[in-house]
Amino acid sequence: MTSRGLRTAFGVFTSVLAVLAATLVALVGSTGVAGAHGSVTNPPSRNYGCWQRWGSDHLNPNMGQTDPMCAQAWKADANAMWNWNGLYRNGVGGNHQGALPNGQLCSGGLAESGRYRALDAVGAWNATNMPRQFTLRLDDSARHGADYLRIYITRQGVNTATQALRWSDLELVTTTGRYGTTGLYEAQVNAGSRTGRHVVFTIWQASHMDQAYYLCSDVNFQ
Ligand SMILES: [Cu+2]
Repeated sequence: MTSRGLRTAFGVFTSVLAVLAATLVALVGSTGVAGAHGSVTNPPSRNYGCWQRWGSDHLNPNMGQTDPMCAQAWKADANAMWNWNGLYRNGVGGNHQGALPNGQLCSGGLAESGRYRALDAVGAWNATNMPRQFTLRLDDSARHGADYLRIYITRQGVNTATQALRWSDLELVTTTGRYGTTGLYEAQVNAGSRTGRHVVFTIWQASHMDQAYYLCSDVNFQ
């Protein structure tokens, strides 16, 4: 074979490889990883809610009007939205406040490295109407189990639509014990006399390894 022939053959070979790699990424992006971890599904976390509402329709031009915070999140990183259940940190050692700077609570402190930073964006995220006493639900398709759930809610008077979320905005309302690896963890939450827009912030400490999930759910207490 001439050197030109060799180059052409090599070129075809690398294009085939590139197509294979792209297919693999697409497969993993849309299905594989989506079965791997978990999130708070009621009230839906920002990441779960944006995927649930728009995952099958994320190019819909109406999203910017009807759900602008999800629209900016999809625009910032569609892959993060497909991986709605992958918002976790490994090896935090229980020092959640040390790992998550103020203003980066909803991205799990990963704002610097990028992937979920759009979840920290300040604005009127779509809020789920909730009674003040409710059952929080976390779906763990990976069946990691839970050492505990810690559930915080913003103090009355904190406007989460206009200011970045800080630890001092939050009050711890529920701490649970361990859950076995059933894949569904529920906790009773009492929001007291809160009214209007709030953020429910959940820490899920998984049991299979030191892996902690940080989940912001926007709610409207009635
Ligand atoms: Cu996991």
